[in-house]
Amino acid sequence: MKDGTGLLETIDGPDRLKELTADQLEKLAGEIREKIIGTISRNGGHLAPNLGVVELAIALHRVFHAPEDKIIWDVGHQCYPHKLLTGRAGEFDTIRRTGGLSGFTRTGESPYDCFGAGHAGTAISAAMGFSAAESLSGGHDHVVAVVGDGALICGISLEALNNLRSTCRKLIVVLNDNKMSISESIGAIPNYLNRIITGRNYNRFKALAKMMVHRLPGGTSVIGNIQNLEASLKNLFVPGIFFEELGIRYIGPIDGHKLPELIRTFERIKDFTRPVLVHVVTEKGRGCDFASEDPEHFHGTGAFHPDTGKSDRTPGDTFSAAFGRALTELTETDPRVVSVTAAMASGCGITDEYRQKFPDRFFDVGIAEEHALVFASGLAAAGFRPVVAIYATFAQRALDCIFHDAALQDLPVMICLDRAGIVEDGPTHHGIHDLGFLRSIPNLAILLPRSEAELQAMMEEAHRRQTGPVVIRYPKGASGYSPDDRPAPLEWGRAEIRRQGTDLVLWAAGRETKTAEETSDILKEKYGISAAVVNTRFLRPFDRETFLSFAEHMPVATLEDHVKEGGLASQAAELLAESSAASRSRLFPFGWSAGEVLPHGKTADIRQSRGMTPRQIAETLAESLKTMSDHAS
Ligand SMILES: Cc1ncc(C[n+]2csc(CCOP(=O)(O)OP(=O)(O)O)c2C)c(N)n1
Repeated sequence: MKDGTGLLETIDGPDRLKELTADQLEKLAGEIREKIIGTISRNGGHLAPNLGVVELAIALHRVFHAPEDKIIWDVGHQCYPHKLLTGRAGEFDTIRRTGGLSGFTRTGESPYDCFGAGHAGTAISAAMGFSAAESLSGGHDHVVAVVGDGALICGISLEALNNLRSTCRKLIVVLNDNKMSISESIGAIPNYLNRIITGRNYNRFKALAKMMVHRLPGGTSVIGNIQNLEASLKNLFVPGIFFEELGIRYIGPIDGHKLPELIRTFERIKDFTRPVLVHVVTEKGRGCDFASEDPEHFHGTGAFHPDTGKSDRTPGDTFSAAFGRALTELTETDPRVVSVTAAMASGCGITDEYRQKFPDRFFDVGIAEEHALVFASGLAAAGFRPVVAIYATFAQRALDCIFHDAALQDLPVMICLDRAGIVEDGPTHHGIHDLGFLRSIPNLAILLPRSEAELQAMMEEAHRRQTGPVVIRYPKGASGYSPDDRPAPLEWGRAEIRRQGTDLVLWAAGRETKTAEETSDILKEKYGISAAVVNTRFLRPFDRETFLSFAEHMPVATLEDHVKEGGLASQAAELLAESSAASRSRLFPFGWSAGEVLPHGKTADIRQSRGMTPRQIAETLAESLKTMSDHAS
C-alpha cells in the first residue's frame, strides 16, 4: 500500500478494516464512492442509496465480525459498499451484468450475504429469525438489520417491531434515515423521525438542565431528582419514545457520515442485552453532486456520464410513459378517477406534473402494497375509480388484497402492473409469476397490451366499461411498435388477429406479439412455413372462440414473457383439454420455466440463453413441425 492510495484493492475481507487507522478509513470511504460512481456509470444500478451508506457499511464491518455476526440489508439495493468490503472488490465491475455479481444480497454469492433480498421490509423479521436461532442454539453472535426509513413503514417491518421485544433478547436495528424512499418518504412515521432529527428542544433542555444543576451548591445530589424528572419528561418529548414504548432501546439520531461517531456507537451498544434501534441520519447520493441533488432520479439509474450524471440515451416512448399519459387523461376527464401507488410513482410513469396537478387525487402510500390495494378497494366501494400503479413483482405482496378486497367484492379497481416480464435486476424483480397467481381469482379481467398505444386504449376502455376489477400488465421499456401503429378497436374479450396463416398459429401475450410477428417472418422466409399471429389482448375473459377456430385446424404455439406454468400456455392447454380440438392440435409453449430461478443480467442474454429469440423460436418450431409431419407420414 502506497501513501494510503489503492486501499480498496487491499481489502480482501472485513478483518482488514480492523487494522486501518481513522484516516485510512476516511480515505477508503472516498475510494469506495469513486468505485461505485465509476462502475454504476457503466453498468447502471442503485447509485444514490449506496453512496449514502458508505460510512455505515465501513463502521458495521469494522465493529462486527461478519460472517459470524449477521448483517442483513433491507431490500439489498444499498449493499454495494458491503460487497466491496467483503472480498468482492475484484469482481465489482461485473455487478448486474450477465453472470456477474448481483445488485442485491444473494446467499449463493457470498457467506457475507447471509440473507437474500430485493423486496422491501424483510430485514427485521429475518434478523429476528437469526437472533432467535442464536438463542435457541446457545450462540452469542450479533445480529444487525439495516433498514431504510422507506422500508421501516412496510407492514412486515411494523409487524416485526411489534413482535421484537417478546421474541428476541438481543438484536440491533440500524435505521438508515435519509428521508427518502425512492421519492420523498411520506406519512406519519417519516414525519415523526424527521421531528426527532430536527427537534433539538429536548437535547437543548437536557444540556441546560445538567449545566444548571452542576452549578448549584450540592448540585450532584440533585442529579437523582433530575433523572426522575427526565424519566417523566421522556414520556412527553424524548426522541425515540415510539420505539422505547415497544421495548426497543432507541439511540440517536447520529450522523451517518461521521465514522468515529458511528464506530463509537456500535462499540457501545453491541453487547446490549435487549433490542436496540440506532437511528442513523444519512444523505442519499452523498459525495456526488448530481446524485445528492436529484436522489429520486439517481435512486436506480441506467448508464450515465460519471462527471455529469447525464445519459446519452434519448428517451423514447415506453409503456410506463403511455400509462402516465392515459392516467392524466382519465384524471382530467373524470373527477372520480384517483391514483394510488406504493412508493413507485416515477418508475410507473406518474410524472411530477401529474403529482403537482392532482395533489388531492394522487396517493403515494409508501412501500405498503397491501394497504394500497385495500385502500383503493375502499375508494372504489365509495364510488371512486382508483387506478393502482405498481410493479408486477411487488403486487405479489398484495395478492390476498386483490382477491379478498377488490375481486370478491367485484369493485372497479384498475390495477396496472408495470415491469411484467423479465428485467435486468434478477429473480426478485422479474415479473413472471403474476398471471399464474391472478388467473385463478374470480371476477378479475386480465388485459395484455402489445404496445404503448394499446395500453392507452385498454385503460380507456377498462375505465369506460369498468364494473369490476381489471389488471392490465405490461413490460419495462418499449414495445418496438412504431407510434403510427394504431391498435384496431378493442372488443372486450376478443383477441386481435394480426396476420393469417395456414400451417401454425403463434398466439402471443402482450409485447410478445412483436416477437411472434418477427418469428412468423423468419418461419416464412427461412422455412416456408405460414404462421398466423394472434394478439391475445385478454387473458380473461379469454377469446375461446377465436382460439378454438385456429386450434381446430393447426398447431398452436403460445408466446409469453411469463412462466409457462399458470399463464397463457396453461390457459391454452386447459382449453384444448376440454375441447375436441385437443385430439387434432399440438401445443408448443414458449415462455420461462417455473422450475428455474431466472438470473439477473441483460434481458437479451436471458432470452438468448433460453431459446426465446424469434430466430430460436422459429428454428424450434420448424423442427417440431417437421417431426410431426415425419410421424404422420
Ligand atoms: C415490496 C417492495 N416494494 C417496492 C420496492 C421498490 N423499492 C426499492 S428500494 C425502495 C425505496 C426504499 O427506501 P428506503 O428503505 O428508505 O431505502 P433508501 O433507498 O432510501 O436507502 C423501493 C420503494 C421494493 N424493493 N419492494
